[in-house]
Amino acid sequence: MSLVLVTPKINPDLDGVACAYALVKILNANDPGNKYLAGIFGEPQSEANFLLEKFQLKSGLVFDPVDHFDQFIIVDASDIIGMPQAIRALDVVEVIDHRSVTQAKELFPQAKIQIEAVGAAATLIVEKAQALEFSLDLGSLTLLFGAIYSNTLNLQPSIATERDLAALRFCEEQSDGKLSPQLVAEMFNYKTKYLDDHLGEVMASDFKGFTGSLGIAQLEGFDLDDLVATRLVEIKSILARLQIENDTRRIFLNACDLNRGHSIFVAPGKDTELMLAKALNVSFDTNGVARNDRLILRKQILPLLE
Ligand SMILES: [Mn+2]
Repeated sequence: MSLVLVTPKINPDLDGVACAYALVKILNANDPGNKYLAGIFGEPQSEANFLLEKFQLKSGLVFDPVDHFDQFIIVDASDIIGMPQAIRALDVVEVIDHRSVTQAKELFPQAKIQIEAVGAAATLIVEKAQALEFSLDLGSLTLLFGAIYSNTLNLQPSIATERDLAALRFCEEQSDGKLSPQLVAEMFNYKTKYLDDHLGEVMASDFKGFTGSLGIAQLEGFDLDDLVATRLVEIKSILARLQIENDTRRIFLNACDLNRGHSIFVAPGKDTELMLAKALNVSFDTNGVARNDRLILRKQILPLLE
């Protein structure tokens, strides 16, 4: 009997939380010889907190566990950076992720590695349950359903694949109509309210900087045109602070509007404006704000800037 920790990265998003929660249910039912625990380290992000609280699902998770684990399964992640210290790379037996760039084979030489290009790792867990003909509980279905919407930014066509859509339909059917787009709207409204109340913190937590060159902050929520218009001065001062703290020559914000499906850019500094205008074919107004007619992610912008 081995004690196996199933865990996403520290401060996980809903995709990571959903994968750990549901995979443990599947494995404990299908592999009674071992014991699997879903461990969450740090603070789950706002959408995960929303569903965990609303449906009282926290009892399916263990927070910051200190047990001695024999083995580890990593979900919605395939790097050792950002993972809890408890994990020993040589004792990782499985990696389930959907990132295209990964060194998982070298980092976790003992692990069975499943990395597939879908919009949410949750889709891979749904497919695992389907393959085993295992009936997921309503809590798992709810988290996986929310995770697919969340990780594809409300099913953006450039992110969500056919497999993600099929997994969503499966969750809806299995829930006997208890899961609906209404729940998704509530979840994204909660996320937007959270970001409105914690703007500086959210911008800092989803920031990627390359020392000496470029920093990109990203926000995701409903009706971000309104937020950018009403809080532009504050957004610019947060960007200025992040720029100093992270020592980047240029910085901009990519605000992803989830209901209208477009991106809004805030770029302080003429040279940053020019760079973005050229790379993305957008035009900036006198406030240093531009709009893209479709939603674009930071990881999709980066190659265009090179
Ligand atoms: Mn994910």
